[in-house]
Amino acid sequence: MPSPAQTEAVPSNPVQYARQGRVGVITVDYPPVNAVGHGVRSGLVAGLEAGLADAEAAALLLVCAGRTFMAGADIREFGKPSAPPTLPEVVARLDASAKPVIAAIHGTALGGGLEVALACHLRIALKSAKLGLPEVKLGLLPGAGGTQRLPRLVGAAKALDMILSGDPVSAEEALAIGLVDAVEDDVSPLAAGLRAADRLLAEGGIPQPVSARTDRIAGTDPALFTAKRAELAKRQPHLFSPNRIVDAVEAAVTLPFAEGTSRERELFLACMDSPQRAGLIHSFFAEREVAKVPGLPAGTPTRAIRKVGVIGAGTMGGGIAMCFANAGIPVVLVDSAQEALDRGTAAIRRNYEATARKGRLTAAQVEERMGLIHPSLSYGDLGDADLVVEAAFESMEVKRTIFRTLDETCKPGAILATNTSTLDVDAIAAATGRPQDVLGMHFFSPANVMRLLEVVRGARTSDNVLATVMGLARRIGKVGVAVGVCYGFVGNRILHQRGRESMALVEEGASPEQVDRVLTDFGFPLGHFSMTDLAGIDVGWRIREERRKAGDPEAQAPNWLDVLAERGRYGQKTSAGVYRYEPGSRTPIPDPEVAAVIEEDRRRRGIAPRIVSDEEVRERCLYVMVNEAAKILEEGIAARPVDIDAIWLHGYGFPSWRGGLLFWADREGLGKIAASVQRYHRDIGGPQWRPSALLLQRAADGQPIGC
Ligand code: T1G
Repeated sequence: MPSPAQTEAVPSNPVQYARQGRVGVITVDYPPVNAVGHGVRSGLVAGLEAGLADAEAAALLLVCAGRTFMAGADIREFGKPSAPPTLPEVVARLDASAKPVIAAIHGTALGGGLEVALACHLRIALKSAKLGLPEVKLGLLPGAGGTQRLPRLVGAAKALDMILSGDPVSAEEALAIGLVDAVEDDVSPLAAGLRAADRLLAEGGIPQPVSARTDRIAGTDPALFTAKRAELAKRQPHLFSPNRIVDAVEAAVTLPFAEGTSRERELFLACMDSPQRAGLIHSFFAEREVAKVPGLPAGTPTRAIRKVGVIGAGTMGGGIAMCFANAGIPVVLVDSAQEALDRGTAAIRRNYEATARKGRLTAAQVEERMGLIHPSLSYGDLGDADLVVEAAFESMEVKRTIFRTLDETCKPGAILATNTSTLDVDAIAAATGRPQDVLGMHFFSPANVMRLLEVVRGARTSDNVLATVMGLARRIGKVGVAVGVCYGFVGNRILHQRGRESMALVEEGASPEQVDRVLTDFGFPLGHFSMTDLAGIDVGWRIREERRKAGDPEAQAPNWLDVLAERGRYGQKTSAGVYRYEPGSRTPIPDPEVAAVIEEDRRRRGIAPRIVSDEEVRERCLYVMVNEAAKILEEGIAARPVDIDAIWLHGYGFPSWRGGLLFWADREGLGKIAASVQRYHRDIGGPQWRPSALLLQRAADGQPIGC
């Protein structure tokens, strides 16, 4: 789904040729990321032909303009007929060039872009460059020789690690493993490339094409592939392309180059035809599409965020503070008790030190980030904050009191945000004299890890406050999704319905582990109950107690989860919840004590347990989510289906190879879903099964509900 920025006028010819001295320079200029679309492929062939025909050019140099070397094939072309020349044809011409071709890499050389560089005779990278083959993240594999050339440069084992992870390596690491021939200081890629070309011409001769090299693959142990397949069966049983990657790299070390390339093509096309490719590419674009909020004009002025305050040094507040410190933004972390502050900052330090132990932070970076977080007992320290995020106890009374104080304390124009997960943002805003500066920033636990940020627009939130926070989301590495105000907003409102059905299924006869198995078989990383144990049963229990105390007619009678909470079984944090956990382990173990609590709950409710099929579990858990999502669209709480897809992909682990809740619903079959929703409404009843009018209409019209 190309966005407006991508439909801008395309340069007439995105690839130019010009000679400098004895070097023919081929320059790709196709903003924003020099994606290798048809125009670039044709231009590369034309540029190569011009260089080969140029008698004055003794060597050729391939560089890119803009911020990066080619960042891969143009994903927007996938699923459409590929106009010649194909990328494999382009790299084959480079490989066969009678003149040496040098690639000068800057920015991120990814996918097909790196494959073009692999087909060159020499690769030079600027120090800040990153190089990778991320195709696996799109349900694919490198389809232009990457599975055949990379092993010939770095060996099969390292090639498998790079291609299966899809993660880029730094220029220094690329040099160390043999992926590039030299690393240059961050001058221009042209200057670095010309220097390399001059050196090459001075040495004379032409480096052996990568396709002809065998030293790094000779003697590869076949057990490498067997072991990798066993690892994938355990770690990624659902995914299609990883095993094809192993097959392709194995072909690189067992077949001659030409046959290996043909094998790669077969495997690439199999991945291209897989529904997982469609799902993963939808997920890729969804993450970017949601950053463009309908009705919020592009270029809406935003406010500078130079200093942030966080109210509440608990688990959420600490994680939120880390998000800003990670982005280099100073944070004042405020709590009412020194002991809470000490506990909170100690937890933050523990988190950073754990990351450092994994080699992802240096000790200096830990201190630098800790130095950006200033604990304080006084709201007075928030006077010059540009944004304050409240992460206090989930009580309307507590929040309104805090916002009244913030309104009196913070400077005019400061944005006041609440991290509430369910409460009415408009009611909180009404406690201030600046409702236009108030909105929700709903982080997901653990806030320093989960990428989703629901940006909850209040009725009076101004455009520039919304635009500011949406831009800030990207700056702190979050996927910001704008949503409206309702109980639970979008993500938790849908989760609440899945939870209600999960509980009902267990009351009727299913076991928690059966419900969880059906959901993990579908592709969720955790089942509903193991996720409840991770988040803490006490969190929901306290919210339900609050609603019961407030006399909320919707509040349910205590359930078997509440009984567990009353017994102090909060989940992983107490080594016992719905499941029990061995010390230091997160592996859920069914517990007969819980089965007894459930049986007692059924007796109390007068329910005779029955056999519940896995299919019923799957339908009731997933279809109730689709029905709720359709209602959310009807009510305008989410502006587009892609917003709901992104929320569940990045906040709840919806399997990305299924593309997102509504993308999946269209492929499951809306007619089937609508019929089941109507049947459950008849047989079970309840507001959750009231069929969405939008769902019924789209099913009746044979129209999709997603995008
Ligand atoms: N094709 C088309 N558009 C792309 C694109 C691509 N490969 N990569 C990015 N864009 C668009 C993106 O949608 C956004 O558009 C804009 O560029 C800026 O991107 C044969 C088959 C390069 C690290 O998987 O990882 O090669 O929203 O917001 O944060 O073997 O983009 O502005 O209109 O992400 O600075 C393999 C995917 C393809 C790389 C830059 N390549 N891209 O991140 O900017 S498959 C990839 C990225 C392949 C071959 C196979 C990132 C980035 P808009 P952005 P960014």
